[in-house]
Amino acid sequence: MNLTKEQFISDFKRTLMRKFPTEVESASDYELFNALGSLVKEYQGENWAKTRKKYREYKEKQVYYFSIEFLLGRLLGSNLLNLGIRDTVKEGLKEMGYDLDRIESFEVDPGLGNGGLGRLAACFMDSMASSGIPGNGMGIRYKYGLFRQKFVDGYQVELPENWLRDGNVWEYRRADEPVTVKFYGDAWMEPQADGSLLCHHTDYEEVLAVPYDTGVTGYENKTTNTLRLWSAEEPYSSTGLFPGTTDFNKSLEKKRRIEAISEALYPDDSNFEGRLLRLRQEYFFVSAGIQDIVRNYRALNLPIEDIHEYVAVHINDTHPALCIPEFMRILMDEEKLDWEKALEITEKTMSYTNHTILSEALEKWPVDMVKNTIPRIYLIIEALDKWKRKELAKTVDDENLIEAVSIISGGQIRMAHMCILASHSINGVAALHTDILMKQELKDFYQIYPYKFNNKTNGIAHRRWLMYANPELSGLLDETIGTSWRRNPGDLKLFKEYKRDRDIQEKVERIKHHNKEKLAEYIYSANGMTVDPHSIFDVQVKRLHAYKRQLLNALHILHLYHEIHENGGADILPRTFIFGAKAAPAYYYAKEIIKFINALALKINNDPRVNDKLKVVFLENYGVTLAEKIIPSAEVSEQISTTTKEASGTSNMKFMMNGAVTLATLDGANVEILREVGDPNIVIFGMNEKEVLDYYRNGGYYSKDVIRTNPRVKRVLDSLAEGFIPGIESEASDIIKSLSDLNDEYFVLKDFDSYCEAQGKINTLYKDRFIWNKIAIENISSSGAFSSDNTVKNYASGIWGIRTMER
Ligand code: 26Q
Repeated sequence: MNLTKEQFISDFKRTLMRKFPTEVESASDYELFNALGSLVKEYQGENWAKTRKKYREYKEKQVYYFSIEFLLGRLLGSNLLNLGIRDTVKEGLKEMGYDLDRIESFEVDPGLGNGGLGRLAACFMDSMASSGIPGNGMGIRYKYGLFRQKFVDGYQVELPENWLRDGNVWEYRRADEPVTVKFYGDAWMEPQADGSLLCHHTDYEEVLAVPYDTGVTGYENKTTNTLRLWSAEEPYSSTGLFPGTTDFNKSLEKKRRIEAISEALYPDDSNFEGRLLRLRQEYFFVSAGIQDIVRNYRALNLPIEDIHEYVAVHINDTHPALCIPEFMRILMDEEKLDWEKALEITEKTMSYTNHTILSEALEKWPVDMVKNTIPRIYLIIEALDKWKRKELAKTVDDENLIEAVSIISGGQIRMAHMCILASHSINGVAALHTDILMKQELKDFYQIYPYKFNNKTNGIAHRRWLMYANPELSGLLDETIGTSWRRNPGDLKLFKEYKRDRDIQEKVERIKHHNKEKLAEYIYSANGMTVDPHSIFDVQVKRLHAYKRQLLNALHILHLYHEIHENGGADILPRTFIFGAKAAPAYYYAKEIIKFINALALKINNDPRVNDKLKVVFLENYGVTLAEKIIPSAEVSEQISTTTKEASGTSNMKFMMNGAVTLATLDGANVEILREVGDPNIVIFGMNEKEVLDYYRNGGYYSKDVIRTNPRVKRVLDSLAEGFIPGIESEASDIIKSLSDLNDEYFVLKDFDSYCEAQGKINTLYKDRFIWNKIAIENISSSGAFSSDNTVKNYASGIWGIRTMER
C-alpha cells in the first residue's frame, strides 16, 4: 500500500486519541502497541473488503482449511512487512520518539498450536494470501493457548497461557454471524411413504458458535484472506442465570460446560486418548465451519449439487475428520439430497492430509462416546461404514482386507479410515513419508485406491522465516540478487553465484555472527549465562519426543565431556549446544529428558575444565517468537529423528534458509533437503529407511550388544549410572532402562557412533571458513524449493482444483 510518513504519523496520533484518549508523548507501551495494531488492522481492512467482494462477485472457488491448530506467531511485524509499510512506519515512529522493535515486543504470541502441524497451517495462510489463492482458515479460538513453560530446579512446570487477557487487536468478533451446534439427545430415522428416510434429532443441547475473524494479508498483492476461529458460547435464549432462581446452579454448570469447549488447546503427546472434551472440540468447530460454508454458498443462489465446484474442504490431519459426516448431514437433512448424491458431492469436496505414521497417535473414537455425544453424526458414520463395506465387496473379494480398511471395527471409529474412504485425495507431507504410507502404513488403502494418494512436501513462509526473522541476510540478498526472491523464492538460486566470493562469504559470516551476538544477549537475559558468539551454535529446537532423539544429542555432549576430560579434546572446537522444547504435560519420559539435559547443562557449564569448550543452554518456553530469535543465529541444525518417524519436519527448512548446516538422518524432508543442496553441503548419518523397517519387522537389534561392545557408549552409560551428573538418579535410571532393558526403541545407541562421526565432520568443516561459508551460501540459495508458496500452489492445482488469481 502507499503510505507516506506524514500520513502515518497523523493516522497514528488520531488512532491513539480515539482508542485511549492520550497524546503521543505520554502513551504507555500497551497503548502504543494497541494503537499501532488497530491502525494496521484498519489499513488491512480495505484490501480485505475488496478481496471478499471479488471472491463473491466472481464466485471464485474457495478452499477452507480446517485445522484444530493455527500457530500464527506475532502479527504486527508480518502484517507491516506484507503491506509493504514497515520502513515507513519505523521512520514515522522514530520521528515521534519511539522504536518499532520495542513496540513489537509487547505483542503476545498467540500459541494456538503445539508445533509443526499448527505452524504449517499458519505458513499456508500466509502463502495462500501471497499467492492470491482464495483460502480460508477454520479453527478454534482457544481462550488458553499451549502452556507457558518454566523450569523449576530443572523440571518443566506448566503455566496457563492467557493470551487474550488484554484483548486481541487483530480479530473482529462477528456477533451477527453465529451458528448453532447440536450435541447429545436422541437421533433416529423414520421411513417415509416414498421410501426415503426422515431423520429426527430431539432433546439436544445447543451451543452457540461465534466466529472471530483475523485478516491474513498477502505480500504486497492486495489480497487479504480470512482466518475464522470459533468461540463456544451459551445460546442467547438461555434462561435461569439469575442468582436466587432455583435453576441458578444448574445454569451456571451448563454455561461452564459449554464454554469449556473453546477454553484450552490440548497439548499433544502423540498418544491418542479418547477424551470427551476433545471430541466436543472437534465436532464444534467442524459443524460451525461447515454450516457457515453452506450458508455462504446458498447466498450465491447456485444449485446445491454443484457445491464442490465452488468449495474445497481440506482436513488437516484427522482432527477435523467429522467434516465428512457433518457435510453429509446438511446435504441430506437440510438440502434434501439422497444418500448417494450427498456422498458423491462430499467425496469431491473433501481432501485429507496425514501428518504422522506413529500408530499410537491415530484417532480412534469409541463408538459409545460418539453415539452419545453426536447421535445424528453417529448414524451417518455407521451408514457410511456399511455402505463402504458393501461397495468394496463388489470389487474386493478378501473379507479381511475389507475389515482392515473399514471405518468401524472393534467398537471404535477409525478417523483416518473415514478420511481415506470418503475424500478424493490423501497426501503425505514429504516424499519419504508418502512413500511409507503407500507401501507400509496405509498399503491396504493404497491397493484399493492408488489414484487417491499423492505427496505434497511441506514448506515454510519464507517471508516470515527469512525476510522478517533475518533482516540483515535479507538485505544482503537484495543487494546481491535483487528483490525478486521475495515473491519468487526460486530466485534464491541466483545467490549460488556468490558461493566462492570472498567478500560475500565474509558478509554472510558477519551477519551470522551478529545474529549470534543478539542471541547471546538474549541467553544472558533469560538464563543469566554467558555464551561465546565465536563458538559453534548447535541447535535442536522442536517438541520433545523420544523419536526426535534429543537424548542422542545429549548423550553425545556427555561423550564430548568425557573426551575433553580424559584426552584434552585439543581438536574439539568450542561449541554452544542450544535446546528448546516443550514436553506434553502427561509425557513423563519426555519430561525426564528435559530434567536430564538441564542437569547436564548445570554440570558442564560449571566445570572449568570443560566450559571453555562446551556450553549447554536450554531455553524456556520455545515457541514461534523464540524460534525467530534462535534460527537466524544457528550454525548447526539438528534433525536427528529415527528414520521413518518424522513425517517431514519444517524447522529443518527454516534453518537451511538461514544458512545453517543440517546434521540429519535421512528422514522426512531431510531426504529432499539433501537432494536440493547436494551431498557436500549437508551432513548425513544413521540408519536408513530400509534398515529401520527391517529391524522393526524382523527384530535382530539388541541394544545390550552395543552397550557391551561399544566403549564410547559404555562410558557414557556407565557414567550416567554412577551418578556422574548429580540430582537425576531416577531420570538416569529410567533412561538407562529404556536404552537397555527396553531395547532402545528409537535406535539411539545403534546410531550413536555414526552420529559422533557426523559431529566430528561438522567440527572439521567448521575449521575451514571458506568451506563453511560456501556451504552456508549453498543452503540459503537452495532453500527456495521449500517455500510454502510452492506447497500451496501444488495443493491448489493438484488437490483443490483452484486456479491462482492474478493479483
Ligand atoms: C490429538 C489428539 C488429542 C490431543 C492432541 C492431538 C494432536 C495434536 C497435535 C496430535 C498431533 C498434533 C500435531 C502433530 C504434528 O505437529 N505433526 C507434525 O506435522 C508437521 C507438519 O506436517 C510435520 O512436519 C512433522 O513431521 C509432524 O510431526
